[in-house]
Amino acid sequence: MDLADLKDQQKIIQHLEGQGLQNVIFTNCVKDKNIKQVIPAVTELVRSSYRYHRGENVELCIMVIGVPNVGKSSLINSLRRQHLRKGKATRVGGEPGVTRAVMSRIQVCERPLMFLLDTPGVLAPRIESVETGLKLALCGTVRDHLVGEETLADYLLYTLNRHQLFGYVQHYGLGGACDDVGSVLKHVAVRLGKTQKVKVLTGTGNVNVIQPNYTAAAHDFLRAFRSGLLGPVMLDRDVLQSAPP
Ligand SMILES: Nc1nc2c(ncn2[C@@H]2O[C@H](COP(=O)(O)OP(=O)(O)OP(=O)(O)O)[C@@H](O)[C@H]2O)c(=O)[nH]1
Ligand SMILES: [Mg+2]
Repeated sequence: MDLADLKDQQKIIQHLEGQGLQNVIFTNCVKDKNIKQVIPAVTELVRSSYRYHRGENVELCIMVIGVPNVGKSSLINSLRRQHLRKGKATRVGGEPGVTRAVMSRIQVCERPLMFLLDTPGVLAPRIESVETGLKLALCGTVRDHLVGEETLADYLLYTLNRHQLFGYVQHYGLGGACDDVGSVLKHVAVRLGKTQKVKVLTGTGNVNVIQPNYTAAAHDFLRAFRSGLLGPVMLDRDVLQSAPP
């Protein structure tokens, strides 16, 4: 909830409900916000479902699933901090594929006695469109080099401009909004001192020239976006707008 632009929170909930997803809770697993709502809601769902009414079973064991890098392990750690005052039980990281296998169950609450199973993130084998793929990549669900950091930076700049989110202009001290990713990355590289010496072969001899390191600039641009430094963004705003009222 801290990285997403939640101006249209109600629309997001409606859209998810339309897809059969209910009981949505917006959380921040880094700052432990809204985390305490999770266990009561889950417990109530299990208790009210007659499928799980097996008298002898008093403990709950639930699997946490989702796309890579979405914060599954962070949620488990946050629940343990909040309910048991216990430290990290499962490794987190800013890249996809941090959790590699279904590990042993992790206790997150005493009353009710609840255990969670952390799982590796999985993506659908087929992504419906290139744009959906780019959005997922922007959220770090696949390794950046598979798409290319500059390609991702280009899509990020396009999205920010389309949504009129100009936090990047201020963050990098640009003169104004710009839709040319080359110019933006050049400015970022120069500002951050990310330049490199490149040998240019000319007819009269080799010359060393200093060039902006576009990849390093793209890397910083993506990192800034993912840590919220460019402001909250709702990548799926177009999906909400095209949805029927
Ligand atoms: N800002 C913010 N960052 C978060 C939040 N939850 C998780 N993160 C960050 O997102 C990154 C991924 O978190 P993980 O918990 O490792 O994600 P995961 O879903 O377990 O990832 P895999 O095991 O690779 O599938 C880490 O850098 C976390 O610090 C959140 O609520 N807010
Ligand atoms: Mg994980």
